[in-house]
Amino acid sequence: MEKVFRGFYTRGRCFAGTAGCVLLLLCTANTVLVQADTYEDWQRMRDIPRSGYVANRAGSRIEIDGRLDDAAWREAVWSDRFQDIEGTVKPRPRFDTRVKMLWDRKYLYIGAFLPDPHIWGTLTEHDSVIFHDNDFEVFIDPDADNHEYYEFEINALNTGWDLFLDKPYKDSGKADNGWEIPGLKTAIHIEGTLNDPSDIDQYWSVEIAIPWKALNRHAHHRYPPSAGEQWRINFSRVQWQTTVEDGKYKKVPDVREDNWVWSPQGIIDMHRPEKWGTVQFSTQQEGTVGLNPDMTENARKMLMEIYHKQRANHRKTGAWWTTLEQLGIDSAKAAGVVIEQTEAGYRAKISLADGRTACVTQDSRLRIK
Ligand SMILES: [Ca+2]
Ligand SMILES: [Ca+2]
Ligand SMILES: [Ca+2]
Ligand SMILES: [Ca+2]
Repeated sequence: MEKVFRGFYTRGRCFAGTAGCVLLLLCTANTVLVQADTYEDWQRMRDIPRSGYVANRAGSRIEIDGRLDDAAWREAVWSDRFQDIEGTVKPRPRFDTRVKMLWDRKYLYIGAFLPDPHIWGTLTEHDSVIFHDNDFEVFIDPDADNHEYYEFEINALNTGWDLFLDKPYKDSGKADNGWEIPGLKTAIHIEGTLNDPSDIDQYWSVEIAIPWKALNRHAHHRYPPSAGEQWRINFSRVQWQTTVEDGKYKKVPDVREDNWVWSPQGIIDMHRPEKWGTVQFSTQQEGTVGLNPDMTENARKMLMEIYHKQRANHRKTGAWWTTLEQLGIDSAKAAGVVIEQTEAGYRAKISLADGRTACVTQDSRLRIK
């Protein structure tokens, strides 16, 4: 039951409860998820720019000890500071968070810096629902098709939760907690004291090495990525508000968690891979190669517009539309769009200038062929 239940977690919406509430919560979660995925949600997401980062090749060995003081890290640039998951419509996060990324033949390296005056953690069991503690999270969709992506969460106790999603929860995706990252290396460094509220802490830093081999299958080619290759990645920091009672941290009741992210999603849901940032892999060891513009970006945006309009209509009428007129999309702005009915629903396609075709289906899978 526990396993099924976890499948209904969605970032930012925590349906945690006691075992006795599980059945009720399953219904609630389903309902909430369906209601949460509206065209209005998409309007909030659509025009928020996605973040970008060029990950250089590590110039020297990185020791995974939680400290980001290795020579290789010193040469890597910091990402932009994290924003609220909903973007600039919400206040700037209380604490600044940044990441760095590097890679070599065997690993993707991630270093995160999380200032926090009160560092705490409770979960020690692998594959626990880590965002019940303050945490740092990584989401990776190597081929940017919105499906088949990886998630990893870690708390200040260095307890990890690795899972695989076949597709987003809103498209009836199921989390596979059985997915593991063989050879994963993680460490936390705490500048301060853990679970001791009597002082003011400085920060915790997270150092992660993910073997390419573990990401290989859904990258759909052999590792490591080639120079200039771009993946969809996002990072999230969950931060709960706490008080101190009897010398222990306690979450402030009825206050939901903050979600601070690298690439803002526009809504409180990390499971919208179309809004994750772009990470471009460079074979340079120093300096910054520019981020190449994604020539598929406009086509992707149009296809997701169609997907969300189709979804809203399908929810209302049970039917899929087949023309731009029905969708209320100006054909002058959607030149070259073709919508075909399929057994499962529909397929919307756009021909790209380079001869490839971008295509989305009713389950939000978006592929470039
Ligand atoms: Ca280190
Ligand atoms: Ca994928
Ligand atoms: Ca796992
Ligand atoms: Ca402390």
